[in-house]
Amino acid sequence: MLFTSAIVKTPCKNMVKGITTTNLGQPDYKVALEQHKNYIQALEQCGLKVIVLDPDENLPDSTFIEDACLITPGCAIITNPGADSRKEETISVGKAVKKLGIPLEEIITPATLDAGDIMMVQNHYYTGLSERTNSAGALQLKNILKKYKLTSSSITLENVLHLKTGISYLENNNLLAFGEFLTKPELENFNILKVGANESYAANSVWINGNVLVPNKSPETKKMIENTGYKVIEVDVSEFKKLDGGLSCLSLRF
Ligand code: CIR
Repeated sequence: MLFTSAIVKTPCKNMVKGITTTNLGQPDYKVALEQHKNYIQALEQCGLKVIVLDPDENLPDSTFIEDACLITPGCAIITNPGADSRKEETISVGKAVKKLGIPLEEIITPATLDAGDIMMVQNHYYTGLSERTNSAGALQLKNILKKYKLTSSSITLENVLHLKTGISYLENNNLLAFGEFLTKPELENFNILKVGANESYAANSVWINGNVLVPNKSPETKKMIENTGYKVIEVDVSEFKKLDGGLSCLSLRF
């Protein structure tokens, strides 16, 4: 399947107060804005029309728009983010998606779900059970997907924030993976492209229409992806990495 569009949300100044478990220091807002612009350009280079939502100072993590919504071929599912400070991020995303005329569904409390925990493989959606996504969230998602003839299954996470922190589907059965995901029985039928521990951040790369967006400074991963037959576009998102955000978190692609 090919993507035609993306939605991104400009980072707000308060992003420096975003949730983090890293010890990489505070993001530099100006640099982050510049990196975000370059990220948009990379999406455009892949042929996507990019919708840019305004920043929201009340929601420090809202630039990580991927967590607030899952757009499938049949509907858009507004999530219920697991972190309290992120719950309201769904409002502006919901409005933007509604404007596009896509049928809306939603995940409702006590279910929680961050869409960074969802990985699409054709008509099947893998759900990471994490500190943000609970089993009620996985079940609500499964029932919604069923209505649109889509399926899902769960994978329990051990060490990473979101499922897609550790794996990325690159189409053609190729799965980029590191750490705990190298040995999960649920993933054994994929052709696993192993990301080394020193480049683990690059396990969150993004396939878009035959291109793969890869974080810069990941030479081994870049080479491996190129050797598998993809065109690699390197993107510098160092300021978002400081908040545990990867490349995929910065956009909704559909
Ligand atoms: C958070 O902890 O929620 C944000 N600072 C980072 C979210 C990254 N999103 C993602 O991996 N899908």
